[in-house]
Amino acid sequence: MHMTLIDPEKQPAEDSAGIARTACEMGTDAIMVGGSTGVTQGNLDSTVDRIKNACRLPVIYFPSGANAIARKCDAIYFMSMLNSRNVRNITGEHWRGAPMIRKFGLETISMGYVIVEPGMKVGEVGEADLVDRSDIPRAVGYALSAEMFGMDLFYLEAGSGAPMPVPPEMVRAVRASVSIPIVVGGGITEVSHVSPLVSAGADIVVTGTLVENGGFEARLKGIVDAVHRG
Ligand code: 1GP
Repeated sequence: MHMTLIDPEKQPAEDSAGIARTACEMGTDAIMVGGSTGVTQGNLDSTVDRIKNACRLPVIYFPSGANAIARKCDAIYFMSMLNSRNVRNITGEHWRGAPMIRKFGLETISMGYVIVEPGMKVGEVGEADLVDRSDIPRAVGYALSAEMFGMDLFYLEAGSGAPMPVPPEMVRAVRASVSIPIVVGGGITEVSHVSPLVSAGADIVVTGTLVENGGFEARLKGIVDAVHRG
């Protein structure tokens, strides 16, 4: 699957809706909404509202904390940054947010989230103890931990805007070790990035930065088609 990440802080809600509509036309499978900084209940709610009116794809909230919960999304990633140095990102925002999530009746998708170098903004604000690009055993250990914790998904994140995606050989080793679906994101901007990641075993490919400037249609279509070809 291909998912398009839309950051509510990066553009007005109406523009986010336009991006979602176009991404839907280009064949993306779901919309993720979230960002590392600047997400407020206000910009989140208006963005999700507009996106839901603009396209029929599932919209999943990709949270950065309990300060804002997108109650109108179809689901929320209940995600733990397994390699954060700050317990707030592992379980702290969670005990704060869980009662609200339950009250809203939101579907949760549990996810182990691991930041691989360079990590970019999310690595910084998440106080991640970054996984070296060459430290495959550590990535595998986190993936096994996620599976043993009973998590639904495992996400290898290079950071939004990373100069290159996570190494395909890391994805391959994780694939060989766990059976839960693997999500990869961060730095995927070219069709040529996709096939090595998908053939290594990535189940879900996320792109975000790509759609932040106009004129992304052809490139996004190329990436979505490459994901679907496998
Ligand atoms: C960030 O993995 C996503 O969480 C998307 O990264 O913005 O680099 O596509 P990009």
